[in-house]
Amino acid sequence: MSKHTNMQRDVLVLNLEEQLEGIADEKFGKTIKECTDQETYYILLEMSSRLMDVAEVYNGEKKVYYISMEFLIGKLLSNNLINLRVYDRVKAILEKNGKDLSKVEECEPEPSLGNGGLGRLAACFLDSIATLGLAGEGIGLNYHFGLFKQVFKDHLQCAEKNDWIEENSWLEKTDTTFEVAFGDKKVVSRLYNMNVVGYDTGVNKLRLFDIESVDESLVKKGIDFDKTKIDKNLTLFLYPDDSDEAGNLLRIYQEYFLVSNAAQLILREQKERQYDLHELHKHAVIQINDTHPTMIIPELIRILVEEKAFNIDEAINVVSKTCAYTNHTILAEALETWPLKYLEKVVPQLVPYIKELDKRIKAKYKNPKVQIIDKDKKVHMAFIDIHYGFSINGVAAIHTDILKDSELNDFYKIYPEKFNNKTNGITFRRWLLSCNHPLADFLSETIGDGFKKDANKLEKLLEHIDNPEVLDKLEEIKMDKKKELASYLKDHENVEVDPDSIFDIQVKRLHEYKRQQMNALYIIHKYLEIKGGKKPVRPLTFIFGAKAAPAYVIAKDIIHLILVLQEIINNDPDVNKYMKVVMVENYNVSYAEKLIPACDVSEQISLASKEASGTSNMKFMLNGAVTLGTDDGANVEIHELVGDDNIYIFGISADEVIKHYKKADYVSKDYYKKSPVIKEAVDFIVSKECLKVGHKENLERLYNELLNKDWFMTLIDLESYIAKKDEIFADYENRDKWKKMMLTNIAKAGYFSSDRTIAEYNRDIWHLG
Ligand code: CRA
Repeated sequence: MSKHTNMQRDVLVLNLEEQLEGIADEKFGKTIKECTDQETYYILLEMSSRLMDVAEVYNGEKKVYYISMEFLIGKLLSNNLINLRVYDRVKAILEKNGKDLSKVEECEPEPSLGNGGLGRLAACFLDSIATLGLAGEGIGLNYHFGLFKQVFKDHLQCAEKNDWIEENSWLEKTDTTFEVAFGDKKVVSRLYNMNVVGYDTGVNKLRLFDIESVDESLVKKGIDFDKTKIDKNLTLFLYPDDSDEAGNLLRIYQEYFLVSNAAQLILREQKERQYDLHELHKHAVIQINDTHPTMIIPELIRILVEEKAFNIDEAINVVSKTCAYTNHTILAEALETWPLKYLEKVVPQLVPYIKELDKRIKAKYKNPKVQIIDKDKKVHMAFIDIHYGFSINGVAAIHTDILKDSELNDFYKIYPEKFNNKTNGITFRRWLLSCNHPLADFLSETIGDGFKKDANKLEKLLEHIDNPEVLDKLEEIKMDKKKELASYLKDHENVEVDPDSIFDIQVKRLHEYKRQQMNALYIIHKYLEIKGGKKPVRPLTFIFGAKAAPAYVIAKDIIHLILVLQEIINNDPDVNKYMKVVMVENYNVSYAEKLIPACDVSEQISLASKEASGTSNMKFMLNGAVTLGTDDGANVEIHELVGDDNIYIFGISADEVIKHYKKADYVSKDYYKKSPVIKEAVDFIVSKECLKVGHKENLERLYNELLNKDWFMTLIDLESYIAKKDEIFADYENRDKWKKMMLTNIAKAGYFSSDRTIAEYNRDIWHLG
């Protein structure tokens, strides 16, 4: 930090109380004591922006642009105060004035600019980029209604718009506008900035583009709107329903809008700094977050050729040296392939360039599997990134291996040097310091403050593994967090849970590969056991949080089943003393911050090979939960770090799964027929009890899916899942063993700091000064 800004900051921080009173007076003509929580929130917003205004802005010779459709940033107040290093002072000042900072935090609306892991990862990365003092910014879109707000009606998920933008917010309207052309249709964009504060360092920007002409009144009921009015609907929603052609086209419009703005912003900056565009790669590196921003490649090439007098070879060359691609999934449905005719409709100006890129590949390689435009005239977006970017990374070791050895093996053979792994990480500022103050404070007392800047220092906790005081304190902190959550669930979900029960939590997007349905089948199994007289030693609380994509029918049926089970079980007096089920409504980042610190058992039960990394597994571990999981994604690395004794692994291996898919020999009905336990649990879905509460159509569809398809092999692992889960619950009673597992998991979580991940991106891909 420069001396100048440092001094200005010192003055502000020294007089923090006076500053806050000053703002209260200016804005509301009141003292802080007289202000409402809402007003106090606005005062803190203003205070934070003053502090951010005097923080250092990173401006190296080279900058990373992290382009992403999603930035799931969560609420910002608490995090920004922590990173600005004023959290404790502000808390104390508010307390003195009769205010509770956590109540003030509740007043902030949560932006819903992301969907799941990929978007949250982008937010963690921005925090780490700033914290490491690197010049970098995020570029995304400012969706007015975000993803959607989930509400439950009649045990079904309904989607509503999530109205999060307020007059006063962290968004700063700028003067920057660009023209974006879709063929001969034009719209005008507007740039909004959000500051991204590093921990005890400087400030970067998140750039969010919007259009001026957007019309919120287009959304009448739920989340439906006229998908054809691009100038009015472009930035209404993230991932609008794409089950029809208009929905697909809208996604392409959004993606092009994102990259066209990004390209104009980047090139304007190069010009301002008088850099030679032939050396673009020396001053800019563009990280393409999954395939959504892939069109940045042909778009930059197009601009260089048409507006900057490059010849096509020069343009391709420099753009290829500037762009790097991260792959986040091997699920075929997520690897975008757009019909060429859609691109011709939306972005005709790009099509000749995409064809040119394709032509060059066809001339060089005969293998049909590596062609950008396939025989059905579909454009494989990932293949553009792979051929015309300089780096391809997976997001956990096993995921990168699967890319190299199977999914992208044909490309790996051509470009082995481009492939690399960057195991995901999470920012400990949000997922420990902010969401679990008691644990963070206790760790500071026990092992010192060093872990806040160097997460590996958490390992020091291992020195205390035989210290009963430390172990008891960890248990006490967990219990307090469970009590807090229990009271929140009572208020918000109207469900009473026993803090003394085991909290078993699965929170993540709803997808069949993540196998929430397997967890539900275990719950049925337990329910039937209890009905049959076999009581668990200790009550069990099963918590879910998940949104299903509105067009994903089976995912919504799984939510329906869980809500039906919740109704049956929680109201059955024979059973509800021993178990409870809660599916929380509208799971989001703020909810995660309440659930994760209170968790005992972290459910990470994806079908091996399918979860590229997972990141909630890391958050749970850091907060002292023990993982019950398959050897998949980052679970594999957690397993390696904590060893066999501190994790519960079950299920068939990724290799076996891949073999089953190759041979197409998995028949779910065989497992159903062979095992009475499986049969009993699956049949319960369409039992009298369920049909009384739920809907026949949804329950039968799910039942048939499991019996006749079960693409993600729920039944193959169900018996070993039941056995492992019973084992982990039994081990919970061995309190000494359990507390040691908690401690080990926390101590070994340091590797999963996104500071480590970002340092690796920088070392291997970005090379920022
Ligand atoms: N759904 C993966 O499935 C991974 C995150 C972040 C995902 C997760 O396993 O942790 O990305 N993939 O790398 C994805 O969004 C489009 O693909 C995810 O969030």
